Amino acid sequence: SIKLTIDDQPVEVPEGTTVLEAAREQGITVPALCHMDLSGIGFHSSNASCRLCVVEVEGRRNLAPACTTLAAPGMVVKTRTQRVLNARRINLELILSDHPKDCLSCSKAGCCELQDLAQTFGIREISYEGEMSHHVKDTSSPAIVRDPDKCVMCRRCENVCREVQGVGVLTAVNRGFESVVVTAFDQNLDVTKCTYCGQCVAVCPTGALSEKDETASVLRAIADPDKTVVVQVAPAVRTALGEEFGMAPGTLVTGKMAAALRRLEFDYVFDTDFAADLTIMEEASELLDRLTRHLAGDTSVKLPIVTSCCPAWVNHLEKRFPDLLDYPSTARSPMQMFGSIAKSYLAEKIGVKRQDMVVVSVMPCVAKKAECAREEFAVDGNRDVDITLTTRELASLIKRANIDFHRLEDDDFDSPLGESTGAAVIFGTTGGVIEAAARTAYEFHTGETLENVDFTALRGVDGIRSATVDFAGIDIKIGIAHGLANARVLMEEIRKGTSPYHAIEVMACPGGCIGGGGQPFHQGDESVLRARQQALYTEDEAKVIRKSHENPHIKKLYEEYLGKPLGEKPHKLLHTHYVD
Ligand code: HC1
Ligand code: SF4
Repeated sequence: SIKLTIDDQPVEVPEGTTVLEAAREQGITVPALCHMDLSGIGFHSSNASCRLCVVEVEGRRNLAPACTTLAAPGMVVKTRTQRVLNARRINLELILSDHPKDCLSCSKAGCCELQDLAQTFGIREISYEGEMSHHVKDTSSPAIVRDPDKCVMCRRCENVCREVQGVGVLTAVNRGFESVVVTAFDQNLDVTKCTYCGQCVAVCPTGALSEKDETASVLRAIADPDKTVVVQVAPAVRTALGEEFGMAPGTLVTGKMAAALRRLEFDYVFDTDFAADLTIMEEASELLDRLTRHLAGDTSVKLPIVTSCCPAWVNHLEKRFPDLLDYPSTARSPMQMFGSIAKSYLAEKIGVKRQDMVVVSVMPCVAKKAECAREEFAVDGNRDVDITLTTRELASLIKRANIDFHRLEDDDFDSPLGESTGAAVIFGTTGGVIEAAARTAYEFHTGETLENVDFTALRGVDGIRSATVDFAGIDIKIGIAHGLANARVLMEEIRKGTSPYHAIEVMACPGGCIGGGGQPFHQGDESVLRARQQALYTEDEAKVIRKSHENPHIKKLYEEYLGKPLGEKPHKLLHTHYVD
């Protein structure tokens, strides 16, 4: 270990620790924009470009960036001398001098790290007024808005896109005043290989990257007396929405969320979890169908089956693995299954024409905005899911309606598309979809009752995990990846014919949907993701029914309407195909 002194305090840290990490471990605040450390999920960004973390190191003439300076034996560091504070202030003012001043109406207002720093530094006027750089705003995609004028060149987006996602759509160009992060040839995002995962949005400290705001369309639908507006909420929203109202990460707000949606005057408040149970019925059946045929010697069967409920993952598959499109499950995502069932089964039940029903979904995700716009998820141009909001957009609607979230009494979802099992709620975390599928596939295959439903070997946060599940004598090998760069590793194995797995779960975002691009900003705090994950397992444990196929409303839906899993009606309403 290494012993040094920071602000007169003796500090001992392991070799390889940066001065920034050493200081923060001591509770010493060192500001930084370009630095973000989520090493637990494979992300580390430090470019020493913002120069807000500079410190004095005894014996060195120049100030040193704490984020890239390694702690050394006997080092004497000062983090709050006048010289340090002045230098940081000048650096911040230089960033601000080329930054738009529309803070009042900026999408990031209230959660902007740059705005926070300006407050912390006590900036009241900006000394360096002058020319401003100007770039065109990119609103081409259905999911993400890029406003390069607000880019502060921290390059976190570039790093997350390249390192965690292995996509590499964003890159820094030019030098000095002209420098900015853009797409290759500054093309619009919708013609690049962007997956709309939104991880760049999740790490952007300013309003340079944000989701496409669709709150106005939702308010218009609610205000229209001719429309029946149905809302569904994704599993991972309930574990993060509370953060927008100052609650601790991982606070489950399922009941308050349902109450808030009712106050917002949605006509029906339903749960995507219901449709997650439905997805499992189809996907587990598909897994067993492929497995049985494989065991019977059918060499045309594609194994492993790969989950396909994550829309950024599907986008990535179609763009980067066009030769492997026979592997993903053909089951639509829960969100889309919900839309399809709402506009057929439910519409019939409540006597509303599909054209008069508006299905809104609330998702932890920005890619879902693009998913619901795909042509194949519409009937005669009428979408199954009309509008998708992020968790953050829902929070904004609740705030705008002056709803006191803390004082809301817990409410229930409506029936029947609001009833769900523990298996459905864990969809929101990495490993959860395949655990839910295993619970059902086990019982379908063996005909026996699964006593212990907790497949703990499938849980965790490592980027790539694997486990073997015993299906009464048959070893089912399962692979899990979150983060698209990790997914690539498992897909390359399939390509080479060396994949050892029968089934693979992929989620594009680190942590799964709990870490989605539409969630409240975690600002680089990894413990936020862990708390959200734990909360979903807690909700699963608290449920009386924890296997999707035991959901009585799902059983009834098959009896009354769908027939058998993988049958003709499910094929039409619940399955899809992939195109490159
Ligand atoms: Fe997800 Fe899914 S789990 S994709 O991560 O399969 O977004 O939460 O809604 O559709 O259920 C997201 C979450 C979500 C779908 C489900
Ligand atoms: Fe890269 Fe994802 Fe951002 Fe697209 S949405 S630029 S893939 S990080």
